[in-house]
Amino acid sequence: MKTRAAVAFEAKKPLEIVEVDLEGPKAGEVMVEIKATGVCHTDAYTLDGFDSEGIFPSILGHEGAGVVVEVGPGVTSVAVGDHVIPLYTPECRQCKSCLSGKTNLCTAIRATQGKGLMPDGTSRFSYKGQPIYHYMGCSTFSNYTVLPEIAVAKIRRDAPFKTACYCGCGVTTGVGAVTNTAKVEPGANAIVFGLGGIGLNVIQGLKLVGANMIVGVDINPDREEWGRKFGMTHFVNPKDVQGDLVQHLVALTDGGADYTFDATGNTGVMRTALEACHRGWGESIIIGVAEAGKEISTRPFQLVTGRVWRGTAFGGARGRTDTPKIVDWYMDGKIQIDPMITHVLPLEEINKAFDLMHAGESIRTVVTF
Ligand code: NAD
Ligand code: AHE
Ligand code: ZN
Repeated sequence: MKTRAAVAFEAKKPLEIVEVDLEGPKAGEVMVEIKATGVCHTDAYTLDGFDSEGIFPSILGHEGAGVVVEVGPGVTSVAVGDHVIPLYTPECRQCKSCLSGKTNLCTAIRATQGKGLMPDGTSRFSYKGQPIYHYMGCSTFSNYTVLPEIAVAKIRRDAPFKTACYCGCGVTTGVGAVTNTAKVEPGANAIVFGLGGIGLNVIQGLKLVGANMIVGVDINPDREEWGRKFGMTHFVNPKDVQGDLVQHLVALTDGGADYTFDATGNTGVMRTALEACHRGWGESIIIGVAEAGKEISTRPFQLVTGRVWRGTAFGGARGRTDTPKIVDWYMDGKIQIDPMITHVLPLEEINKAFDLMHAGESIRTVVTF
């Protein structure tokens, strides 16, 4: 069949809206009609050529929601008509990682996913007879896409697609970094670096678990008002700090934070976040995705003296099990999504979403079909 999609033909070039060919689902796969998709900074990072796994031409997008319209042979866990969220972190419930109970990083299809292919080693998308690659196993910048059934989370039908799609990455990542990865306890002091589509969700996660100080750090002064809306208690703009930022943050948090979170992807900020942790126990969680070739560094003494560096992918959430619960939290009013969706655009205007993000004008743009 044909489907409308925004194709990334080359790095650093605007996406082009074209009709691509899409093959139907094979065994164990489903076709999903995407109703809405968020644009995450990771999409921009891949389009800008910073992703070591970036492949072109491809159909980006990994924060979608839609409806199952066709199932391949052997599919049992979802049916036509089900509302689903595509998962870049699938959950097969059979691989060593899933069975370990120690990680959400299912390994069943990770190798082919990283090569832009379906588990059988081929692509379902093509244009003028040439294959177009999948992205993060999702390719939600297409009106229709095909996914393995282990890579879709079935969600309740009364959740609006326009807001539920954000649970496919940003909301789950930010809130989950607090609840699953750091397991922040009530009364803890925390610092969040980067108050964008992910960082604000870290802030609302911290508020949810009853953190005490919630310090937000951003170089964009407009983000102070945003942070305060979701529970931030203190704001620091590094540009306004005289002297050393680490010392400033350590003083503000009475010896350092119990938990810090990087939601910028900047390796210099990651170092600051680690060093702003409390001596003896502070934990720093890396959420941000750094450009290919970048490395983190600090004095080993920082770790010797008890600070801990951790990372999180998709907020430690087990795709099929936890994503529907995050949607429930939203529908039950425990977390907010609507105010963070600052812009809604039709697919034809998707390139504006990237411009708004780079200009610091949007929190999340959602594209509807
Ligand atoms: P965003 O563009 O919406 O927000 C980034 C924020 O960081 C902006 O407010 C910006 O002003 C701020 N910032 C930039 N440089 C800074 C600096 N030096 N100091 C302080 N603040 C700074 O991006 P997003 O969608 O929120 O994504 C944030 C990061 O998280 C990206 O690197 C993205 O790739 C990554 N990410 C990771 C996961 C994961 O599973 N680990 C999931 C989603 C996104
Ligand atoms: N492909 C990059 C790494 C990108 C990355 O770390 N992605 C995160 C999700 S970002 C969502 O917005 C992730 O889930 N990582 C775990 C995984 O298995 O990809 C690179 O450096 O090669
Ligand atoms: Zn994302």
